[in-house]
Amino acid sequence: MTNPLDGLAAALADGSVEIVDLTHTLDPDFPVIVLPPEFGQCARFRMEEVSAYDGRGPAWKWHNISMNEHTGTHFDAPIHWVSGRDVANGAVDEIDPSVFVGPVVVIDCSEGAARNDDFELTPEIIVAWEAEHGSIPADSWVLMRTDWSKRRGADYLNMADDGPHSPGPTPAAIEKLLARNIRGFGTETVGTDAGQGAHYVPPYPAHYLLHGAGKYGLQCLSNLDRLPPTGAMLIAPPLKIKGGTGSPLRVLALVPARTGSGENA
Ligand code: 23J
Ligand code: MN
Repeated sequence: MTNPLDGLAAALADGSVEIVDLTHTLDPDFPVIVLPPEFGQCARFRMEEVSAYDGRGPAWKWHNISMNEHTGTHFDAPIHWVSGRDVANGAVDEIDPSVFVGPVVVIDCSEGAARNDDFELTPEIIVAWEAEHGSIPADSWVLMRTDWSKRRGADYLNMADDGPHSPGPTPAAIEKLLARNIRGFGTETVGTDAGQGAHYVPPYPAHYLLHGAGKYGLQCLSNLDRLPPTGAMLIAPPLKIKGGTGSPLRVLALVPARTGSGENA
């Protein structure tokens, strides 16, 4: 009898499979989404020292932390959106954990996003990607690479008088991904939707259509330029928050080393 995990253990040990961290550091300075002022707002990450090997705790250091569920690199559950409010097992604590480990494909939109802050992922781009790499496999994560994670400070939200400007998918692109029966969709920007996503029909189409279909989101991802278009595996388990609509998390990718032989380890 062979253990199918033996191959993975050997590949991790010899470096022929690498671990790539797709997570931003939780930091009070990391930007959070800013909604129009009539709406409730997302809290940033906060950290307060409880003790630091001192009178408050002579042998230990620890912090109290707080944040919104959608702060930093984070997972979106179906119940985050009104369209998914009645999805069965739609809260983070209810989702089958098999969802949190699975294949991932990456659609590189970095050139377009460098030229146009409002760059749109369209069905045409998805069709062209599939012509090169094959059909998007059912039940896979689809990540939109924009290199937005390399932006710092105000350039990340990219606020203008008419609101934020950042790339994202059109409603038709999300419909195309749903026709492939994907598992979820992830981005390097502050939302799965474009900064101007409120102006589509439906508004915020990634949130509305994905979550209505019981699919998942990932936002504020990093290092997508280190992933291949196909062939990597994503590990993305949110915190088990009772009734949670999402959660900050550590997102890892298992990536075949470029040489494929492990000799570069
Ligand atoms: C609430 C309202 C609108 C949006 C969002 C949250 C997110 O992007 C999020 O973090 O899920 S667009
Ligand atoms: Mn979110």
